[in-house]
Amino acid sequence: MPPDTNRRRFLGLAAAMGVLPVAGCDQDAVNAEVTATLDSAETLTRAAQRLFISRTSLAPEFTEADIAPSFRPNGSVSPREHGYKAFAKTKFADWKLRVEGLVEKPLDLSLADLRAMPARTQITRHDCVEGWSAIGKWTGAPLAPILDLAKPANTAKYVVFHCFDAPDYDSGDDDGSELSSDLKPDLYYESIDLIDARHPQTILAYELNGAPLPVSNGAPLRVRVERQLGYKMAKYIKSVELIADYSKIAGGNGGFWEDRGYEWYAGI
Ligand SMILES: Nc1nc2c(c(=O)[nH]1)N[C@H]1C(S)=C(S)[C@@H](COP(=O)(O)O)O[C@H]1N2
Ligand SMILES: [Mo]
Repeated sequence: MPPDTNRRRFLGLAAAMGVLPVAGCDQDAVNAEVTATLDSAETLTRAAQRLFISRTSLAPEFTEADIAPSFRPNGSVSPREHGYKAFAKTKFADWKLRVEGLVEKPLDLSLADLRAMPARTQITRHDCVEGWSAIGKWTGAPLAPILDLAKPANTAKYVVFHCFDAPDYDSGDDDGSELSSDLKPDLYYESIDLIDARHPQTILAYELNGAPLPVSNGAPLRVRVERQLGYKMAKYIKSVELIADYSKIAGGNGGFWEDRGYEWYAGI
């Protein structure tokens, strides 16, 4: 690059921003430089906008007639860990969702608190990497207003869902039955970024097909992240943690299946 090119580019930008008089410069060269700079800025903006639009666009929603007669449960179907069974016995009356981490106001929300918040119902298709799909009707509390209540710090980049269960993934029909088994049984967890966390279809679901979420599908609360594959949709949520990076959680890849080789961003 000729030595004066950077200076010219700076002058061009500065002139475009109206902070420098252009008198004394080679007017045509400055104009060309300004045009080129603005063009490339626009190209960048457009690319960023396209990316943003595709990250925020809605997943298809279906009608009541499309709902599968029974929604196949997969992975863990009956957690035994951390007093889950005791919570289940009282229909989760004593369970509370903890919202913590990089937040100004940690929260403890009961099922009644969550049901009292604005609700969203959506009929969507769930796609599992194992090659099956099912359409179900989910009702729950959108995650965005819950985050607003907790007030995430500026440093928060991801939302982690910590679950009750340690999937018995080596047994028979569970996900990844042929994957390596030398990892110790970890608790299920998943993470999404704040764009997905604030997506309008990202809800903490407490109902499936108009009835309380069955234990096999993740009672009392499971997340729906409709633009991604099934393994992102953590069931049996114990807590939600706001974090800056996930490299220090479990295997460091942002999720139970990610630690076993799956993609962190499982877009459909
Ligand atoms: N806590 C927890 N969440 C989980 C799993 C699991 O084993 N434990 N399995 C995942 C996978 S691979 C899929 S396909 C869906 C299955 O949801 P379902 O049981 O409602 O069909 O939950 C996901 N979330
Ligand atoms: Mo799955």
